[in-house]
Amino acid sequence: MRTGVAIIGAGPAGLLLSQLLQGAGIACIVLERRSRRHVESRIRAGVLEQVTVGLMEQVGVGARMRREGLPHDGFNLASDGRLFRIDMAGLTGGAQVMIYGQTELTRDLIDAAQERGTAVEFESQDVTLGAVETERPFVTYTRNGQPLRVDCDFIAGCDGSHGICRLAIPEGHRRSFERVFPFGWLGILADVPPCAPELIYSNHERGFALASMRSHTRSRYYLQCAIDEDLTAWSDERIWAELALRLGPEAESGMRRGPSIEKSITPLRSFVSEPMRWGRLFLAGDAAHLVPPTGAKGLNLAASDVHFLAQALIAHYRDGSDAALDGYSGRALARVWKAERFSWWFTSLTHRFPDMDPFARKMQIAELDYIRSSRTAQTMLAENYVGLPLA
Ligand code: FAS
Ligand code: PHB
Repeated sequence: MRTGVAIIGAGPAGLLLSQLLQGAGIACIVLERRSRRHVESRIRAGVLEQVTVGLMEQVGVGARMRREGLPHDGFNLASDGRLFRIDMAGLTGGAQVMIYGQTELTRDLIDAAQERGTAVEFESQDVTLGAVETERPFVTYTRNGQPLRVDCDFIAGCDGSHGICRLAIPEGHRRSFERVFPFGWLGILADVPPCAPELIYSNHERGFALASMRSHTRSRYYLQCAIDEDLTAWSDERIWAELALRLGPEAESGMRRGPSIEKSITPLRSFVSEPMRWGRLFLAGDAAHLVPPTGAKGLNLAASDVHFLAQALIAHYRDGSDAALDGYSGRALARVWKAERFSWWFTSLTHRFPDMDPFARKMQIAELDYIRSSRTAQTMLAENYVGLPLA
């Protein structure tokens, strides 16, 4: 088979790219290792920047998001149980974020792809890239035991942090930058109303906690935990009791408890691999970079990467210009590093580090007090949280 762009991975990056290209009349195929059911069942992101909301609408897949998503104008910070609100919209000239689950976004994109006849091949195994340094790259894979091959002009590596595409860039030509945080997040999902109308990020002596949501009847909570925490040691009762302690009395007064429908532990890691292009292979999303989820940037960076990549591919096919393709890696990384900085900073501000000395703790308290009292500091936080403009 021959196509224009072979996209590896049907996460948000791969699916959104497929619809941006399809909309521009560029042929593509998406090869996904897992089943549709598995991809649609993953519980991940929950906060969409305006950039991501705009891209979903640009590809004509925004209707359910608009109907069921929750636009938020602000969020709360808590320091040892004392809450203060960050008025995002007021500080940024009206910018909001949209509370809409990655699970829902992924389902909407897969439904659209199916309706529009985009080839999304689930359960594609043994994906291997070939001749990426030439003008005639190809991909081989197996489906139902059958060996298959796609010849293409370009390969988009959207296969996440455990994928194969990043490793196709020769080691000597790849640079990695990493920070592994000495803790993880224990997350639960429960069909109970959220404890507050907006998100709460809490820095507490017992550790960080986050109160988030998926809808007015489904809540998502996270607790800072040890990197090797034993999930079986955390009953629902223990989790609710710990959340009540760390989120503080105001949040607790609104907290409705119930059985968890999902419970998992996520490590916190900052990671960037440069460059994001090698020959005819272009990386996007978690395939090239990871952020700790504190800043809610992972999915949104995947979206901005594919925005830049789609623009560059369209310029190649429409105008015969490769300038944007040649500038893709630099342009995407410029936005990635700003989000890496913000996610690292916000994680450092809101979490308790095992080796934290009294001076470091005093610095945290002083920074939280500065943010509470300074409109300038709140504006910096708000403009990064809603998402920096696409430069
Ligand atoms: P993905 O990992 O989503 O998708 C990659 C796809 O490639 C997968 O479907 C995989 O099966 C497939 N694949 C892998 N190897 C393959 C191969 N060899 N062949 C074929 N297919 C292959 N981000 C936010 O912005 N906001 C949040 O609130 C947020 N919360 C998060 C909470 C948690 C618990 C976690 C884990 C992440 C969170 N993130 C958040 C980050 C997350 O959303 C990722 O950034 C996002 O899924 C990245 O999307 P993709 O780059 O498409 O990668
Ligand atoms: C979530 O709802 O899953 C979520 C929200 C905000 C974050 C991280 C995760 O910063």
